[in-house]
Amino acid sequence: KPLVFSGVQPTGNLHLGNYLGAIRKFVALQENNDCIYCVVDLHALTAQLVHEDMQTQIRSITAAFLAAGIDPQKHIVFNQSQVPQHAELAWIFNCVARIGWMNRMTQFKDKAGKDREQASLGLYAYPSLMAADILVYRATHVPVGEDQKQHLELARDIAMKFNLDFHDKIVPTGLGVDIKVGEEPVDAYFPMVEPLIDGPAPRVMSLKDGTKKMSKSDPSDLSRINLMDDQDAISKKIRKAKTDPDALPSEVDGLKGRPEADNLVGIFAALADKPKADVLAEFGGQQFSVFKPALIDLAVEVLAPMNTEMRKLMEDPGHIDAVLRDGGARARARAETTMNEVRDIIGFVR
Ligand code: AQP
Repeated sequence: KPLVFSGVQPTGNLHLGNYLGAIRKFVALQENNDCIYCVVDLHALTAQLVHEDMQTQIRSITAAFLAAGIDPQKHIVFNQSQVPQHAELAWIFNCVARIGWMNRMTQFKDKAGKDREQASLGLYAYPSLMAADILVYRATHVPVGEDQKQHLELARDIAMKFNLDFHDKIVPTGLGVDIKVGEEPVDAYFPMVEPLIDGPAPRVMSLKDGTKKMSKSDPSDLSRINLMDDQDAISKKIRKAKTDPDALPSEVDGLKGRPEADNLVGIFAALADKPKADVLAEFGGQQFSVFKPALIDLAVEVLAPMNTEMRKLMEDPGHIDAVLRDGGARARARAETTMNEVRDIIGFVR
């Protein structure tokens, strides 16, 4: 079975972008894959070191995973800090990755802001830890939002360089990755990860500005729908969402140059699990005064049961911690197998 890995940071309220770009896909992928889903708490330190509510945040992401329908028994759900092998492999990847590669990462530029000298070294090295998160399980498929595409390309570059640099130490793995040294094909240790970014809402935009990503860190709460928002809040935020004065077009092409309309149609399509063209076939020619109430009904229908389940789960932190402990133990065993091989490939004594 293909191995799927993905993670979500415990850094604030989960929003519709995290749900449609990532968590909803995690749920769907369970059927035909072996899945590992991680609350990436080590990543949470990169932008801000001290988190007063770290434990609550970790539990609330876990509750969202479970409430959305992830099965922690058939698959693995855990928090990253329980598996130190992630950080160990990240160190090795820090020595594989080149500074020039890291300098091209747009997320670092965005998150570091103007005073780059004051950003943490961890924020800079973030993509290297992300590559380790995935490759410590030698996972092949990674469901993420579009904002993570560049980091996954970097993970492929890191895997490729490791494979090439150590090609004469790598025992045949049967991974079938086609790498060559000169004209000679050689065996690869780390697979080339495939991002899974498809769907009608790979990048959900802010409700206040269709050119900006919906984000946990946007100071305006009206810019996003949080998974913990109640019916009234969802309704208010969609009613107040920015739009343009025109009616909806009948064809997807008509959404070009209309970022807010495109975003709301994409959200509707993703929530209804159908292509944007189908949504426009139904609502083309209609005003937002007709479309928005339909979107509110749909969003409430999808999000309300999850919201209720998340609240219920959060009442029993002991249960959530037990899920994470069990997932952590299973993840650690797998990661240690990889690390033993990596230590041998590099030539450490053990
Ligand atoms: N707006 C989005 N549209 C689609 N997917 C999104 N994701 C995030 N925002 C959108 C996806 O959600 C997953 C988890 O994200 P994360 O918690 O690792 O952090 P992030 O990418 O930094 O996302 P946020 O929530 O927007 O936080 P800030 O405010 O810090 O930037 C990832 O798969 C991501 O692609």
